[in-house]
Amino acid sequence: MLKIYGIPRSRAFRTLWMAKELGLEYENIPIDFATGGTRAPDYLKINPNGHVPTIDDDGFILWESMAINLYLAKKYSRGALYPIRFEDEARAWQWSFWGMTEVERPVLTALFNRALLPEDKRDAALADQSEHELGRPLMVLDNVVAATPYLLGEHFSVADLNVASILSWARPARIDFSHVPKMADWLKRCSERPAARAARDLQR
Ligand SMILES: N[C@@H](CCC(=O)N[C@@H](CS)C(=O)NCC(=O)O)C(=O)O
Repeated sequence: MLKIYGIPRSRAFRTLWMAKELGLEYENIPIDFATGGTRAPDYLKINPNGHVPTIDDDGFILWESMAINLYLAKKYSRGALYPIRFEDEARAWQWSFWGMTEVERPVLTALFNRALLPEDKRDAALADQSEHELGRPLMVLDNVVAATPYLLGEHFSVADLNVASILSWARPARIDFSHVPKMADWLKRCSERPAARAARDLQR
């Protein structure tokens, strides 16, 4: 059975959401960074980076959340969550790399400095600067989903899941969406999918 390493309140959420979209049976091994689980010698054998998520799919070990989701979608949902056309596949990669390089750091910085860090450790100016940095990527998304309901066109795909899961931190980071209403609608459509809700329920 597929094993997914990482507590649901980590980037493993992205993979748990994907597993639920795919209806896969899986076992979640709740490796927790807060209690040193990501540095345990046995865990470092499967992911020497000491990060979560990692999967073990019948002995095939893979880490990096975006790569894991692209792999699972391609293996279990080609023609549905994973596109068939080469160009659409490339666009799924484009959005996944883009999410990691253009969106993840600023949204996480805002989240830490507005919500997660103890109040005396928060840097309000850094959070505001991060929100400012997100302005352009959010506009890029807004323009795309103004033209089609999902990033690759008419249907929800791994591209939407990967980007929306990164942006799931935006609300708790209090990022203002008022200038990107189409993007906000798209994020809501993605986040309200039953599989996304089910993955979020695991975080409680
Ligand atoms: N680029 C990696 C980042 C993974 C990552 O940094 N995960 C965090 C949890 S959300 C982690 O494992 N931190 C624990 C640590 O660094 O000890 C991915 O997307 O999978």
